Amino acid sequence: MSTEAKRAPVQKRKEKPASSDGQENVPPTDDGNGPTTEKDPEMGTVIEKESAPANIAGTTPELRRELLHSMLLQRRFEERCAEAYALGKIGGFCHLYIGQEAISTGVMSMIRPDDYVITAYRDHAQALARGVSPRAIMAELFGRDTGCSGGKGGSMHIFDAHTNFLGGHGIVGSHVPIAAGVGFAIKYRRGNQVCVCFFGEAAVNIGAFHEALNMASLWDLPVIFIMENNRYGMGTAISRSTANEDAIVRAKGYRMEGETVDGQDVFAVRECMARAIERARKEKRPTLIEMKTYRYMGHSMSDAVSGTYRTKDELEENMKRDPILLLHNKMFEAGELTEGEMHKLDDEAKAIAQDAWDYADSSPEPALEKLYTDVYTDTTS
Ligand SMILES: Cc1ncc(C[n+]2csc(CCOP(=O)(O)OP(=O)(O)O)c2C)c(N)n1
Ligand SMILES: [Mg+2]
Repeated sequence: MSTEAKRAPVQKRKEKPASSDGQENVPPTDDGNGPTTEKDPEMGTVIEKESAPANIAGTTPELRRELLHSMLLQRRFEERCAEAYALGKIGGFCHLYIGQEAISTGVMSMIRPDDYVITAYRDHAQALARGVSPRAIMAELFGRDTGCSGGKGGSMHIFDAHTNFLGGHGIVGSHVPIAAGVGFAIKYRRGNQVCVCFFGEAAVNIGAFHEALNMASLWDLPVIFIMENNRYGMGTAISRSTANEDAIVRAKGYRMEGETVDGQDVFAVRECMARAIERARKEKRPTLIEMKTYRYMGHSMSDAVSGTYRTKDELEENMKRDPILLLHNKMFEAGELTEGEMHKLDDEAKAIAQDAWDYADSSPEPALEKLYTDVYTDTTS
């Protein structure tokens, strides 16, 4: 598919800024002027306290630029992943996140560095948004020794202890109980971190999902369960797999707060996260959030973009609500972003992706002996 026409940047990582180019146009939105923001030491990020229009609440122009940058980086990085896969530089499975970047960006922009993140196999962009090194991610995808999992995990197993990024899991729903376990550990240690757990809408039909939500509610665990509803589990539409398509009602089954949000709108994602984070930190209560989104690529690199289980028209209709485009348009209308600046941001993102590629491509493969390492962990202490 051509995502080339619509790409955008990614959120601010702690370590490395980027840049980029390219852009399109602007529909009408709010003015976005003058939000007053402040840093909440508890939350670690900028949160609401402003007079700006609701959908850009709690953000400064600087933060909006960081959000745009983050989304652009994810987009440009993953486009290079597709290219590398086609060239045979990436082996195994490879699931791209393109189209869903407002979720990763909005969520990561709200949590603290000491919070925890766990996810499924559509994980590269989420890791980037969390601040994992682009070089280490690309090297992992290329199966190189310098990859964040030593080149032995690949696309579905991006881990990074420095950012509390706990994977990258290939079995649908398998990591949801792990998130509950992390929540239990936080509580046991009397911490006030949260654990954010991403999964697709198909995972809500897996038994492990129900076990995990039950325990999280019963034990008052600070876990934020984020269902990314992109409407398909591989090639199966939610209407063909799920008895009650209104998946958020599952929250009620576990006496848990539930909320549905527009996952293409980074500000809506942030606002919803602010409520869930408050609930988790202060009340130690879990939340289930359904974020409505759409993936622009096939399920994985071996799946057609459209023409099989979804039509080209449907895809094109949904691409009109590209999260990068929506944010770009708001900033453009607010007069805080010129097309030239957008191009610059995009160039930066592309440069970071290129740097990651070069680094990965020139890195060595893991030594043969490493086949025997990381199999067991010494738990004696
Ligand atoms: C337990 C299990 N069953 C089946 C599969 C095969 N499988 C891989 S991805 C997937 C669809 C999951 O869809 P969803 O949870 O909506 O996530 P998305 O791919 O849309 O992000 C399936 C069925 C698997 N990995 N694990
Ligand atoms: Mg899905």
